[in-house]
Amino acid sequence: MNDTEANNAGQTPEPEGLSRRGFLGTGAITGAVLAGATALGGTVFTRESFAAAAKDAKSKVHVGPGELDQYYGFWSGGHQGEVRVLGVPSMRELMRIPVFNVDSATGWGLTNESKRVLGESAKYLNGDCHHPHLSTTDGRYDGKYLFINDKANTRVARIRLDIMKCDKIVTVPNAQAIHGLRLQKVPYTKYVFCNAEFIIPHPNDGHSFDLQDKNSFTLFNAIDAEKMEMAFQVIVDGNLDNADMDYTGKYAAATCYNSEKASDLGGMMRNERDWVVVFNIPRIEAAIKAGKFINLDGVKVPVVDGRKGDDGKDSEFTRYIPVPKNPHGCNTSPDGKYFIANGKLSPTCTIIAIDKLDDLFSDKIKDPRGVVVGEPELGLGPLHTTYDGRGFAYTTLFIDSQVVKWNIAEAIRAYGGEKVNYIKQKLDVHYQPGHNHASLTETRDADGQWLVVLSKFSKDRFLPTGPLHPENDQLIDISGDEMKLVHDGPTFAEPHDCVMARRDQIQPKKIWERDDPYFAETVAIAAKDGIKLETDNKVIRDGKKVRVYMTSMAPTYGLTEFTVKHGDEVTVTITNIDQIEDVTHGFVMTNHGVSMEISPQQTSSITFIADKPGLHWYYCSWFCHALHMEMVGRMLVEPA
Ligand code: K7E
Ligand code: CUA
Ligand code: CA
Repeated sequence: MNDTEANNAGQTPEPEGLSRRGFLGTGAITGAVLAGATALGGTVFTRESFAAAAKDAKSKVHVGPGELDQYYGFWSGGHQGEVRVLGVPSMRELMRIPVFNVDSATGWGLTNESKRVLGESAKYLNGDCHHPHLSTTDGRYDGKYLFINDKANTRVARIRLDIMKCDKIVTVPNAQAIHGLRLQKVPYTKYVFCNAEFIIPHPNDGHSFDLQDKNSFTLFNAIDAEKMEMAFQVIVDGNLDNADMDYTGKYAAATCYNSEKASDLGGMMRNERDWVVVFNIPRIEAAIKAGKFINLDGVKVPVVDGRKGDDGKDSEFTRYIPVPKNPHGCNTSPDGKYFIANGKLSPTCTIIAIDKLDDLFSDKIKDPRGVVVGEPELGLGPLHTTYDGRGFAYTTLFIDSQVVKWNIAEAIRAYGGEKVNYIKQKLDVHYQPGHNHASLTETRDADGQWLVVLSKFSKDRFLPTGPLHPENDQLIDISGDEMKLVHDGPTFAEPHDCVMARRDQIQPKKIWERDDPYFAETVAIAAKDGIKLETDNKVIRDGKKVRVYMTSMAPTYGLTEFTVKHGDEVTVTITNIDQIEDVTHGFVMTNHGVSMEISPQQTSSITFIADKPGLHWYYCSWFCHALHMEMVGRMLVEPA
């Protein structure tokens, strides 16, 4: 009997005295979460004792005036909807990239350029992003794109890293709630893989509400990363949570916590084991190429069925590997050897050997548990695992409020029956950690320098800000043998995950190129009006539509006055002809809900109704010049 089987049998193994508790029941998790970390035994630390212990941390994270951070960090903004760019190790916020939210400063969600990106989904003003991931070539960051999910409105967005703007958004059809998202690593990011979390009836037209029905399921999705169009979908058993991809380009894996297809909490915790589902990408591609696919609910996306047959036989596309219990995170080790699934309701992680998957798919290995090579017991509530590239794994323990550092090779030997203490250190974090992320951990370049732990609760760590508390993203130095906490980073709701890249791996532009596709459609519209955007300042009337073209150069607009009629639909297109880095202008039409950014050499446009006769001032909102206050103009609206 191994540890997990012992656990499942209700016995609590205590290897090396490190195990705190055994298997976790329903009551235990609910109670433990409510009670918080410090009530769970062990030493009770105070905020003050941590402050004293970390007093020499300052020198590690201090990035002095004029110095630059070593790493770019990209943080998801959670249900706030944006992506945030941080410098690591200073943890200073460098920039925000609006994506699924509406942003007053840049005009995201207001400008025509952003509305084109948002497309149909512009009607949604909210989003919930969890998983930011950077594109790779041969398993290394290539600095091209960042992709991120929207759980709230079932979308995936792409950010161009050269301009740090979102340039594409796809709504995944036939699905509800895109959660786990990972990218193909090798040979390059051809696909964005993303999990639709919730099981729904198909078609979801009210004909049935029965989740146990054969036509109730969810989908694993592949998006063409370059075109940002759906590539294919795979029907699965159970639901889908998190995902990752291997370093051969062949296998993707995803966790499922609701193998029960239940609709309620008790039901979702019924099975002692759920599973990791592994997808054979070449087989799926081959089937689609051969025309062996269906279309679902009238949508023109190829769909293959990855469910087990009624006879219990596996499909050619998938294998279901049982793992305990309601697993959450799914993380590939940077040496490409393992998928590690995090047990959540089990104190274990399950190590799946990727090099055994060929044999599993060829049915040489018959029992899918035959690809499991380790199942270390780590502590309560393992959610996510990250890696330092030196053979150690770092797993967040939500309920224990700890990060545990453990040795993968030793955990595998322990599973084989050897007496070996694979746990190296447990570090208290504050409090209840979700994701953690080590620098470059999702690439071959995992460098084991920094670990960010995204804690869901901050409680007493910061000056109080009312009942709503910030989250606490803690920075931990993992360059030595011991993890050392060096920084507390308050964040607004709620970064689920982050990624870090070396600063030389990201090469953003400092001013726009005039032929950037981001505003190409606006340029094309101007060309039809015979306008040369860099020089012309003109008003074009087209029935009730009025297009106003102007330049901006600190501290003036090309037009300081234009006249329209009451009720006209007005489009203002501004081209910032400043060539100087950092001289961004804005355009705000007072009392019209109109605001946008125009950075050097950028063209931006915004459309609104001139719904009030009279004189209306517009002004520059970005402080650009000593005479910035004077950078104004007037829209004169004549009665119709
Ligand atoms: Cu919050 Cu990756 Cu959406 Cu875990 S997920 S914590
Ligand atoms: Cu232009 Cu302020
Ligand atoms: Ca379950």
